[in-house]
Amino acid sequence: MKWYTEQWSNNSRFSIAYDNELHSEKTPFQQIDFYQGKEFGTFFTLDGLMMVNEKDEFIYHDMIVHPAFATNPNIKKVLIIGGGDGGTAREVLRYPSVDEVVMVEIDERVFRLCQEYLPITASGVEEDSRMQLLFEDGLAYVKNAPDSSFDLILVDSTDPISVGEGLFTTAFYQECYRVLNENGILINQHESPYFEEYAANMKKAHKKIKDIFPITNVYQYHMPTYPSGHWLFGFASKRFDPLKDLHAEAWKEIGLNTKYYNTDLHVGAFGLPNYVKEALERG
Ligand code: AAT
Repeated sequence: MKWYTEQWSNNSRFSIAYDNELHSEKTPFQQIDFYQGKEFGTFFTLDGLMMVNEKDEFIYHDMIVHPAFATNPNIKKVLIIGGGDGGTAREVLRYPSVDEVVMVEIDERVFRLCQEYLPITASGVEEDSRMQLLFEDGLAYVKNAPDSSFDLILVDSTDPISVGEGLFTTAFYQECYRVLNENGILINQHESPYFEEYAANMKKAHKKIKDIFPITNVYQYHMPTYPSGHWLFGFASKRFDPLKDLHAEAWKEIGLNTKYYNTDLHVGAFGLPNYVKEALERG
């Protein structure tokens, strides 16, 4: 049996069995590897870190997308930064109210390889007429985007190493604020509270966002294949509070069938463990 192993912290590792490696490629941006796995189905890694697999991708993609739409059911223009596997776009495109989605992924090869090996996330995305796909750096894109042009920005990024680093900077969050309209919501990949290396990134990101947006929250979800399994998204907004402005009935009326997200879970996800709250407050 062959094992894919990932270092989760200095003293812990995670392993899953696979049948064969489907593809391996070094792009100008990162090392990409696709595997045919046993427990989690097909999965791919970037620079040796798990990104997406067939078994738990629904958890991540439900949770990056649906809480914002249940808070503001009138979202029309969406910007996705990263998200090259297509799963985030797939969920956004399920909303009939959405009329424009711009997805800015730095590495076209991620998207093309997902079209080939991970149709569960990538298929149908490029064909949707509301979709504009751009292959460039997300930081450069927001710098040049006009003021108040989006209702929602979803930052579906890698960890703040190599190409993903710019998406965890104050400059990037400031541009996101400018590019969002007065109803604007920013959701960002917010790392994990459990292992110190990830917790340090979580604290830094939160501190920067808190200095820019009037409403800032963090919510949690359970991701079996990301380090420790306990992961977070940030919810920052100019106007909407994810709990006080939750439109549970309006969201249910849209009639989406979701495997992980529901509006009870929405409320619960914002209730954080004490050690996480303290880490975020202390910074
Ligand atoms: N949908 C969950 C998958 C991801 S992949 C994140 C994507 O962000 C990758 O395709 C990567 O190429 C892209 N990316 C990284 N930096 C940039 C950038 N500067 N501009 C645009 N796209 C970028 C997220 C996995 C989260 C893993 C957490 N451990």
